[in-house]
Amino acid sequence: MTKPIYVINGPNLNRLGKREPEIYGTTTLAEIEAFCRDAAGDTPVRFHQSNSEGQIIDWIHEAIDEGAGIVINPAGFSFTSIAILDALKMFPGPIVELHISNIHRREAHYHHSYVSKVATAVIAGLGQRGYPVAVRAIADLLAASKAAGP
Ligand code: DHK
Repeated sequence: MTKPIYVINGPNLNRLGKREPEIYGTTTLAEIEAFCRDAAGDTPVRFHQSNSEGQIIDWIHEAIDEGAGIVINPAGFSFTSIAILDALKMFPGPIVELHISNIHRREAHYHHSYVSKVATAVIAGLGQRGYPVAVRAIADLLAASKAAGP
């Protein structure tokens, strides 16, 4: 059974489409989910969003046991949550941290992400297009490590 790629979204991303369209665009989270499933091809995707830190940690724990890779947009928790960082530290597979906006071009409180300390890679500023790019990158990394063997 092919292990799934987890796509985990943090607080306020359920409002995409209406939320600050000048920063986050007008694409909804449901549309982004469809883009991720297309990009993953035959690899299953578990796509989640929560405004609760504990729920996000619970999905990371589930991914530790059942997942192959993680794409995570921790949103505002990126800059506050050591608990999410600690959870991700236990994940053995590739992790791509994703931000729709280029956080480094924004206010200073968006410049330091705890998650970046454990991420394999970080994507920021590609808009909603960053999601399928991140999913394909995880799929490629998994294929490469499979080809390389144990
Ligand atoms: C989303 C958020 O909600 C903000 O807290 C982050 C991130 C940026 C994004 O660009 O996807 O700063």
